[in-house]
Amino acid sequence: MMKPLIITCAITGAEVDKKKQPNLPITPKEQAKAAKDALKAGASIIHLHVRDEAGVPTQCIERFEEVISMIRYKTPDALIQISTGGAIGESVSSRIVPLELKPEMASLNMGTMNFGNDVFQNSYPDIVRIAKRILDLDIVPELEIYDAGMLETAYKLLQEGLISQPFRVQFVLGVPGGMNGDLKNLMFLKSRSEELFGKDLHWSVAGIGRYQLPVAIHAMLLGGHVRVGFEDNIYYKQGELAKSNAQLVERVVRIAKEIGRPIASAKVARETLLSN
Ligand code: KMH
Ligand code: ZN
Repeated sequence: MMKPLIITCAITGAEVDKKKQPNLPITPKEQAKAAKDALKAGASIIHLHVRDEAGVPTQCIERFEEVISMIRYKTPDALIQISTGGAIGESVSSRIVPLELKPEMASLNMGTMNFGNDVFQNSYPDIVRIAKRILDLDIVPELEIYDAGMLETAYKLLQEGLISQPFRVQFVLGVPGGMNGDLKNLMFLKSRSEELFGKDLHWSVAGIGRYQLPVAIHAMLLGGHVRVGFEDNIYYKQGELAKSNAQLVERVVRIAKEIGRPIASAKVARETLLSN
């Protein structure tokens, strides 16, 4: 049997707004409902960014606490993965703050890059600072890889003892400034990461925009896991906005079932990702 598919839903993000996607969940209530519906559809991890009262992205710990407790109230099993990437331009000092809530997982971005017309800053000393806090708090990091060289940075962190098992790798493909979602890019990243981290590595893909579906399908066939959601893609298909995050999860679940990938429950995802 093919291994159970762990689906992450990135419900909100920091670079999308309601003008572009009217169904984007931004209030705690909307986010809790979106998470519940995504879990019901088959997701087990919620990648979380939060917004303030004005709908502006924030790394405010009280806001994260409020949203996480509302999500847990509705869906106690959900794995919460907080963002330490935040919004473009956010300082590292504020990006690390919500780690103090000790969620199960946190994102850890592996380098500086052009991000559309902006620059997403992640110097090596900054990465080390975030990695150390994640390690000290016993949180499982997800290493965000937007480009091939970032895998070498991840390996350096491992060699220096700044990350340790369990961790997983997420290939984020299709950001303008990073690698796109062509199959040959995914194949290279998969094989290079297995050379560096071994065949048992847990890896997942997040295809941006029009890459979301093809990259997800390739990953499912190759034994990887999948992230979908409005943070990465607001469309169901070209020219048609998605109705909800859950709708994007439901499509992946349907395809997974057709190709023989069972869907991991939140319990299975916990056992798989949180233990050595
Ligand atoms: N908002 C993006 C610039 C993460 O969550 O760690 C970065 C991001 C990555 O969303
Ligand atoms: Zn994010």
